[in-house]
Amino acid sequence: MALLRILEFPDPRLRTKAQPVQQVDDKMRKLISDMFETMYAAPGIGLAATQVDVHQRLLVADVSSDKSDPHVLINPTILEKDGVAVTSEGCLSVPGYYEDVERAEHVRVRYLNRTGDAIEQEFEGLLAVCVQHEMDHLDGKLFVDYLSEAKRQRIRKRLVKDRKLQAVGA
Ligand code: GNR
Ligand code: NI
Repeated sequence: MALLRILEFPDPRLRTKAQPVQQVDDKMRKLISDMFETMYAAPGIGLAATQVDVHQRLLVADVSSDKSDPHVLINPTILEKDGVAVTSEGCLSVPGYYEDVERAEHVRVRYLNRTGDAIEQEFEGLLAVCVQHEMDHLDGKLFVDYLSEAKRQRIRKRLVKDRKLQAVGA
């Protein structure tokens, strides 16, 4: 197992559109296990491969409080969405910022699981929000893209500044 490094906004690699996974093999299963370890350690409720600089259509999620509900979605596509849910969202790639985002309340998703079986599943609540947030990452999109340009630039400038201060040990 290994902890992976999480890219942070405004790193341009977060804007990469991920490619479909061609085969769910042992290398992929090792990546999945490292992504869960990285997500739980952060801690976070979801992680997209894009965030660890792997540009394949794969995400993991677990919104339980005791690591008891892990989900792996490979090549996910949304079949149906309905309802509206506003959630205060955060992102491991935008550390320290939380803002309200409007998404679908229910989503029906088709994907491959970690053994490569095709699954159709309906998600609701925080898990539905998380799956949509992670699927955005796979298309190079971040939750800050739903905010005003002014808010996004303010967050970008503060993160860049904080990182410069960190680099010199201030
Ligand atoms: O840990 C996370 N929490 C969260 C809270 C509300 C909506 C979405 C999320 S996902 C985030 C982890 C992350 O950045 N995944 O990409
Ligand atoms: Ni995120």
